[in-house]
Amino acid sequence: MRTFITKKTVTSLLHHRLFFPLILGCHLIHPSTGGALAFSSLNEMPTTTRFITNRMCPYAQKAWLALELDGRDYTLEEISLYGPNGKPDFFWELNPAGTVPVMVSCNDVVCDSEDILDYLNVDGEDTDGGEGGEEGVAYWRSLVKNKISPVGKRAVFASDPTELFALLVGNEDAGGGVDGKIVGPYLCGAVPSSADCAAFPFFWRIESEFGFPAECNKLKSWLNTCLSNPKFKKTVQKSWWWWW
Ligand SMILES: N[C@@H](CCC(=O)N[C@@H](CS)C(=O)NCC(=O)O)C(=O)O
Repeated sequence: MRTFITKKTVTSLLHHRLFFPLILGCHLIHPSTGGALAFSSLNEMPTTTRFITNRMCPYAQKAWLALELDGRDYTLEEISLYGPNGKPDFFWELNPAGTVPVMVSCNDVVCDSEDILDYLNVDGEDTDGGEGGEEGVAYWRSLVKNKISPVGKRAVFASDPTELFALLVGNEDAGGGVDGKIVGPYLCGAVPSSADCAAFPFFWRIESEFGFPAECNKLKSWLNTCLSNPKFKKTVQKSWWWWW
């Protein structure tokens, strides 16, 4: 039997993770990281994570980055979304909504990029305090979903990044200040987190289209940090889609 994992399920499971390791089908969740336990007995388990994707999709890129950071073995299966033959039957069975990314881990089918980020839970304890840590991760993930995504879309449709650039520069009181929120070298500190996974596909596309405003030194330096990390670099494609 397959278990469909929703954001609510993952949140409530992680809520209890401090008290005991959870057994989900054949999948043990690490008590502190949420990732697979590193016991030698578990290393002998078959590696069953499947990642069904299309490399041009920014949401799939988010999830791909999290899989790379997680470090588990996985198989990547690329499907055509809009070709003449449509999507394969196995894909419709996994995700009736018909969207990528989809991750299958043992009996768990996770069908949304945000849910995959929550499921993999790549945020370690190394994210710094201040703007980093859990609060920082939540800030960036919400910012990308609720602000960068719609404002960026408007900028591309209007061929005018004025509103978008105002969000990136200046200070928060003036409705901007995104650049100033970066802890560095990654968004929330010394190591990459799910914030970087969520933000990279979007900011990379914005930079490719418009460049960053001259004042955004932190954003520029963060993007270069990501691009010099092979796990991020391998997800960058010559041809790509926007997020709508
Ligand atoms: N909320 C979903 C959105 C995923 C999404 O829109 N993916 C697009 C490709 S970028 C897709 O699969 N489109 C196929 C379709 O809608 O038929 C997520 O975050 O995973």
